[in-house]
Amino acid sequence: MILPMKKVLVIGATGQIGSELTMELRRIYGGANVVAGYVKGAEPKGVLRETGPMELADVTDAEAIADVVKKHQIDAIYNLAALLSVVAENKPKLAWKIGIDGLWNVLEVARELGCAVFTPSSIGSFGASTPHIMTPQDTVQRPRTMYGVTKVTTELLSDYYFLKYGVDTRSVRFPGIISNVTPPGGGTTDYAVDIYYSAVRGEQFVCPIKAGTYMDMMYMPDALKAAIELMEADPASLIHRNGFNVTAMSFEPEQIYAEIRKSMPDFKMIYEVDPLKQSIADSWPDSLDDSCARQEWGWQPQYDLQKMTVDMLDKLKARLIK
Ligand code: AKB
Repeated sequence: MILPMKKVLVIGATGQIGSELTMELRRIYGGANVVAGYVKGAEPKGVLRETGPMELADVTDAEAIADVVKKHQIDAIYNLAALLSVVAENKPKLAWKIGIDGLWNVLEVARELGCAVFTPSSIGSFGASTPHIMTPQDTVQRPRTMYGVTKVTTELLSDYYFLKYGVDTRSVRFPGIISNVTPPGGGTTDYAVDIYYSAVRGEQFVCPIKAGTYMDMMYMPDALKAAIELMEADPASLIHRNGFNVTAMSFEPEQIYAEIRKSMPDFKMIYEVDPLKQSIADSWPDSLDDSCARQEWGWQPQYDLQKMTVDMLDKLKARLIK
């Protein structure tokens, strides 16, 4: 498929999703057209630095964001700046400052300078009173974590800017994202990444989430596909905007453990449940209904647990075992 030329800014380009999204966008639109936005202390390195422009783009500094957008004539912003659920619970004020004050800055710049904006929401936007099995697109969203509060606000504020000012805002509710390039930091679903690193390093894995706790998950290539395909979707087909339920799989710790043991039978896992992570996980859906995303813009994941596990183990073994 040939996509229309875009000039894109990725805010949070050195994070777990940003580092891979920036490279995928550069592959599609050309390196020079995708700016890696970073904050002090998290400068791009390696291929991220070598394959396209980079700019200081702290989401809490509206002027800096506006300057980058003007300088590079940006027409789409992927705003990935956020604290993950566990860190946000420990630093609620900072989570609000980055997630919501930062989003406000991005939306204002987008309104003034005419950019489209993608800002991820999350399964964290749901809470204990949400139906947990096949959670519908439109349902109760009363989370009791600061992460959840910022994600529901993200959806509402993004809708507001679309309805009031016509800013082309779009969003998905990401499940736990599993990747092998940049580690996540401080999420409830991080165990599903960490378990692969332990397996490949030949270490016993200490699981912080109780057996039987189901959460939705997605492999990074599908997460990138979701973000880019939604941003490229025909606006006329979008009934929902902020944000779409998307999922690729739902599993509990015993299932990912069993999948890894198919090729690494000596791998061992024990449990040491982390009460904060467990209480957050218990409040999130067991499985999402993502039929609206499938119908409105053709969402279709490519990786299930089995296919993802083969790829994760191959990639990590190639990198970590010398
Ligand atoms: C987290 O665990 O905080 C994130 C998420 C599901 O949004 N990975």
